[in-house]
Amino acid sequence: MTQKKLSTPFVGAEFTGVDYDALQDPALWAELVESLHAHDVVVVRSIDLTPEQQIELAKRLGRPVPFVISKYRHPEYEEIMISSNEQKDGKPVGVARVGNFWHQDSTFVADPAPFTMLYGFNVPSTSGHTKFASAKDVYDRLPEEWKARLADKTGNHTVSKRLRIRPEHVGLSVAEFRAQADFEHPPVQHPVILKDEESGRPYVYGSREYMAGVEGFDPNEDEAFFSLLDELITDESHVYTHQWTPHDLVIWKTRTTYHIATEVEPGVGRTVHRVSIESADSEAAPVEERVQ
Ligand SMILES: O=C(O)CCC(=O)C(=O)O
Ligand SMILES: [Fe+2]
Repeated sequence: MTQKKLSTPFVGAEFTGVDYDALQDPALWAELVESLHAHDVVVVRSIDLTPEQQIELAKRLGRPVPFVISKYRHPEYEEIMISSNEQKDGKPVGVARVGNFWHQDSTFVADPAPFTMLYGFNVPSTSGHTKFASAKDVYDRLPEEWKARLADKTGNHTVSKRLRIRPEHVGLSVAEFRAQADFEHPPVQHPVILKDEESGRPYVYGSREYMAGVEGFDPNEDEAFFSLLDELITDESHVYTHQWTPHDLVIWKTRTTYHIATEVEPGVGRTVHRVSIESADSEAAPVEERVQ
């Protein structure tokens, strides 16, 4: 029997007793989508899905974007990116260490894909949890003085703090690496406070790791802003910690959800199948760093 409960009063809703056939019921699917907009993260516990079925569910929300580095795509399904610390024949089967810091997905691009979907293909329950916090709830908890101060501000977003050094960068100086990063991934701007269209609630958009700072703030003001955000985002009494069980399906709204993948204990494998879902009418091309 299908049951729904809130994961916390602030973020997350969880469905149990749902299989793929049950999701053919339009009323149940509508309830799931409604929950996604109201609670930002939806968990469907232990649902057996083939890759085709996962992709079919993703297509109901928009357009799955194939991951740009083909070696980390699922060998048969380009829409699925494999996020994994496991190896096969001595080679990584997917991208390791995805999202191991608090962030909203891909804020450093102009038009980030609105949904992310993860399927727990091979997941431990004892570590490698995913923590979530609502950016709407973070806004609600901002001191009034900060709400006023941030109301008309613009955030400068960049991936440069988190860009990965790849083999082709060997020999570059740090300055050259940074210059190349800025050229390949020009900084983008977004308002610091946005309104979620579906719920009508304001939310904070941006975080320390994907922002250079707030336009017009000096370094001390930026640090005060980032420290306040860190404190609000990581407040355990408002965080939902998803302890994975095999074959969980987790979907979140990228703009209104902060999240972090926590460490996996040594020697333990963890593989999730990730689909990034753009708006059906979006024309943006996939880029590698959309991974997190
Ligand atoms: O693997 C996880 O728990 C989440 C990683 C992440 O940030 C993402 O997939 O966007
Ligand atoms: Fe992420």
